[in-house]
Amino acid sequence: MIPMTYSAEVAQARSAGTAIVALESTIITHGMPFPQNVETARLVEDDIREGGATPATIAVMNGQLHIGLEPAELDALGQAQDVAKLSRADIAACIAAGKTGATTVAATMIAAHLADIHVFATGGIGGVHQGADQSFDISADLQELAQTPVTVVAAGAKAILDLPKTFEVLETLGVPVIAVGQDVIPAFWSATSDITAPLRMDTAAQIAAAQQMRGAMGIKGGQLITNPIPKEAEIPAATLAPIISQALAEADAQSISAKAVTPFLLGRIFELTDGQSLKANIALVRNNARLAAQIAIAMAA
Ligand code: PSU
Ligand code: MN
Repeated sequence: MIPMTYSAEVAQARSAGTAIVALESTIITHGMPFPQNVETARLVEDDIREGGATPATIAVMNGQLHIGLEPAELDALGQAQDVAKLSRADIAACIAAGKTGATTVAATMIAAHLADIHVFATGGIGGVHQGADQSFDISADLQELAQTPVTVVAAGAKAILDLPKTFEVLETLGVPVIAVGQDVIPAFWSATSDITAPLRMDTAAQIAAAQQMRGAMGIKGGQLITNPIPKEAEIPAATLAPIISQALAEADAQSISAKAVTPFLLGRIFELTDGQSLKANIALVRNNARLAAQIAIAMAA
């Protein structure tokens, strides 16, 4: 038996059969500073409600797999110290040991699928890190997209990564990468990149139909929806390039490795941009939540 706890609103949406959108919790505990992390999590949940769907923020708390957090639980998680960052490799061990952990994209997809939720919104997925030829650091998020049938709405992969290699790996793994409303893949804080999108779709209904067809055909895995940050909120890639390089050089000099790499880089880029990167991150997550609500509604119809 999996110890799963549904929030009141998620339980209600499940019995009514209405649209639900999963949200991850690593972005809260490891991706943004307090108190903006909790404020953003609330805004994102509200965006989904305003879009006509129900938010289900996923986390492991004291050995319970929470599908939807009550407001006080969200507050507690947002301020908790030393929370584990859970992926496919360690989510089961965390639950079995009665501990607390935040779910990455990979772990959130696993939990969403267990709860029969088909759509999930986040900021940016993990991917192939710069220097992966030496470090072999490739996020488990990519493998998860290849095997778990959840549509993930993100602003692409985080721009701290080696984006061309990340999208090559996704192609190899058979993951559909769909750009929304444009022909190139967005680059997280920037709306565009020079990488041509393998697929383009312009409506939530097309995205929902594509996932449902994969399911009907018995093709396993999810879809990555790359939704560009709104133009007025973006930081141009040229502005960010030297900042990302500096953060990467510092991570290297300090021998930051494994699960610490992404939180370190996001934290340094926040400092080096005087908080502008966080503003953009908040804008893109909210934009993704709004689209995810539309997709979930199209799938529930
Ligand atoms: N999106 C954000 N900020 C984040 C993340 C996503 O805007 O911090 C998290 C997700 O949980 C994703 C993780 O799975 O970063 C990637 O971590 P890694 O590179 O260690 O696989
Ligand atoms: Mn990694």
